[in-house]
Amino acid sequence: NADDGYRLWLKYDLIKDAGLRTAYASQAGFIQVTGRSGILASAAGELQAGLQGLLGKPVPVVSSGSKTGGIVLTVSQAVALPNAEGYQLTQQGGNVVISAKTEAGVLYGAFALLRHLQTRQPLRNLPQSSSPKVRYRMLNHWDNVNGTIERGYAGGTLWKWYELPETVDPRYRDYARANASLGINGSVLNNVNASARFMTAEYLQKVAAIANVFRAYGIRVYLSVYFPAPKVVGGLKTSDPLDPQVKAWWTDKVAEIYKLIPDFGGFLVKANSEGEPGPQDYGRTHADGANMLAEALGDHDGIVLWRSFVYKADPKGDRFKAAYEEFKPLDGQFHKKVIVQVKNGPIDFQVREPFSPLFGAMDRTPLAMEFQITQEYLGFATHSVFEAPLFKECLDSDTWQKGKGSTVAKVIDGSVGNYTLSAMAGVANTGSDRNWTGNPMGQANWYAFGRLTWDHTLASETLAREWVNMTLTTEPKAAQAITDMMLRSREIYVDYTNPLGLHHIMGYGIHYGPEPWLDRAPRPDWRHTYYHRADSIGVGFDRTASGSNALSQYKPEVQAQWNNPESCPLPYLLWFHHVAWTKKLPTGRTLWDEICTRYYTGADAVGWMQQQWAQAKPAIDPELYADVAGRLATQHREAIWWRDACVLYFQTFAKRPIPAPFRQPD
Ligand code: GCW
Repeated sequence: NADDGYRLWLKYDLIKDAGLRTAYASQAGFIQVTGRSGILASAAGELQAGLQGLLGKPVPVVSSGSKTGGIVLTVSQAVALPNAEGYQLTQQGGNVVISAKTEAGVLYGAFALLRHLQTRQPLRNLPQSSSPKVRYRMLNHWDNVNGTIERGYAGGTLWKWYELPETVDPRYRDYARANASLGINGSVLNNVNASARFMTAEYLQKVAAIANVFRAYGIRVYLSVYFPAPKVVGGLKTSDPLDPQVKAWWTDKVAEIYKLIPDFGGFLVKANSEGEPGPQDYGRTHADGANMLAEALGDHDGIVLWRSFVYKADPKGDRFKAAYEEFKPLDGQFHKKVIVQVKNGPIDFQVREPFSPLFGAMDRTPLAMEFQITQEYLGFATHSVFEAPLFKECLDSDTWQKGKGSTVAKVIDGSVGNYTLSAMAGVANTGSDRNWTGNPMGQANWYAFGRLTWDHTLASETLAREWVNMTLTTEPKAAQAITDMMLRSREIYVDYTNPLGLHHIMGYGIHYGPEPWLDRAPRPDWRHTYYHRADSIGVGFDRTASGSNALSQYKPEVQAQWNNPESCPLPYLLWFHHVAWTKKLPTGRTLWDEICTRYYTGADAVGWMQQQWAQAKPAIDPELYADVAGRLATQHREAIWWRDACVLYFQTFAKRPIPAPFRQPD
C-alpha cells in the first residue's frame, strides 16, 4: 500500500482492531447537522469521510431526528466557552455532541473528534473542551509571482497564478483542510519580499478565487504589501505614508479588496529591511507606515502585521540589537489594528536563539510570534529536525515583561498585556511536491506549529506522538522509536552544526552546510567571523557590558541568567560570551574539548537516528520508509561534513589537538 504522503495526518485508514472499531461505530451511526452549506458542511463532510475510512462503513448525514448512537453538530450561543472558535465534545442523550458558538468552532471540534479516534483514545475520555489561546493563527508563504518560493524546499508554489482565477486547483481545498484540522485560520499567500502586482485588479481576482475555497474551512487570506505600491502600480509620484493622495490610494485599494474578498484578513509588511523600501525612505517611521495602512482598513475587520526584522550594516554595531533599537522607541505609537510581528530570536531563525528582547520590552504593543517552519537554517528538506522543542523553548522562556511568569507565550497570546489582538505566524514549509514538504518528516513541523498556535501549552512529546500515530503508525514500539528520534533530533542538529551557542556560520547565501570562515561579503554583518569572533584566545560574541551590551535590552532577571559566563547555561554560552579555549566548563572539559565533543557526538547521533528509523521499518509504508532512510543517510554524511569543517576551522585558532576519543589513528 504505497503512500505518497499527500494525505498528511488526515489519513483515516481502517482501524484494524475490530473491538475498538465496533466501540467507535456504536457512537457513529449518523452525523446530524442542520444547514448543509459553508463551514458546517465542511465539518460534516470531514466527519463523514474520516469515519468511512476509520470504520470502513458509510455514515449518513441527516438533518434532524431524535435518534441515538450518532454525532450531533450544534452551533449555539449557550455553550460555555471562552471564545467563538472553541468547541466542546460531550456525550449527551446517547449521542456524541460537538457544540460551539460558531460554525468554525464546530469544524475544529469535528477535527478534534477525528484526532481522538485516529490516536485510538476511548470515547469515555469525553467530555473535552478547548479554545484557541491565540486569535490569528497563520501561515506565511514566501511565494513569488513566478512560481518560486523563497527558502522553499518542497517544489514550487502551491498557487497557480497563471491559471487563476478561472482554474481552481482542487489542492487549495486540501491545503485548507489540513490547516483547519490544526486550528490555523489565516494564510498570507505571497512573499514578504513582495511584488506590487498583488495589489493589481488582475491579481486580486486570483487571490479572491483562492479565498473562496478557503472560506469553507474558516481560513482568511492576507497579502504581503510592497510598500511603494502606490507609486509602482498606482502611478502616484510618491508612496509617502503621510501624503494625502497615498492615503486615499490605499483607502480605495482596501475598498476594492473587500468588495472581492469580504473576509480579507489584512496586510503583512516587511519594510526598510534587507533593501525593501518603506516609510523611512520618506523620513517617516515604521509606526507612520503601519498606522497609515491600519487607517486605510477603516471599519473592515482586517489587521496590519508589521515585521520588526530589521538590521543595519554597521561593522561596530551588533545586529542582535537592531530590532529593539528601531522598535522600542515606537512602543505605544501603533494604531489599534497593528500587531508588530517579531521573529522568535534577535538574529534570524538560527538553530537556537535566545528569545527576542522585544518580547520583554514592548509593553504597549501587541506582538505576534514569527517562527520559521521551513528549514532554512535546519538542513532544508534533507535533515530531519523536529522543531516543536525549538518553538517550545522560546514560548516557555520568561521575559519578565510584567514580572515573573511573563513568558513569551503569554506575551504573544495577549494575556500579559491584556490585548484582544494576538497572533502567531509560521513561515510555511509547503510546496508543490506531492507530499507537501519534501521530507515526509517535515510534515510534523507544520503539524506541531499549527497545534501550538491553538494551544501553546501542548508538550513536544504529545505533538510528536499524535503526528506519528496519525501519519505513520499506531504500532506502539515503532511509534516510540520514531517519537524518541524526533524528540532528540533538534539537539543533535545543534551539536553537529552550532554547538554551545555558535550561530550564523552556515553556507553564504544558500544557508546550507558550513562556512564559518566567511570573512568577505558585501555587508560586515553577513560575514561569519562577525558572529563567532574566534581568535587565539577563544570564541563567542561578548554581548555583556564589556562587549556590545545587547544583554541590557532584557529585563534584569533575564540578564542575570545569561550575563555571567560561569553560570550562563551552555546552550547560550557563545551567544553572550567570548570564552577562552582553555576555560574549564561545568562538564569537566575545556571549551575546546567540549566543542569537539559536541561536533563528534552530534554527528555520531545521526547514526543513532538511522537505527531508530530502521526499528520502525516493519510498521510503516515501505516507500515512505525508504524516502526518509535515504535522507537520513545524506544527513549522516553531511553531519560529518559540518563536524570536520568546523572543528578543523576552529582548530586553526585554538591550536589544540582533537580530544583523544575522537582522534583518528595515524
Ligand atoms: O531569513 C532571512 C531569509 C530571507 C528572508 C528574510 C526575512 C524573506 O534569508 O530569505 O526574506 O529572512 O525574513 O525577511
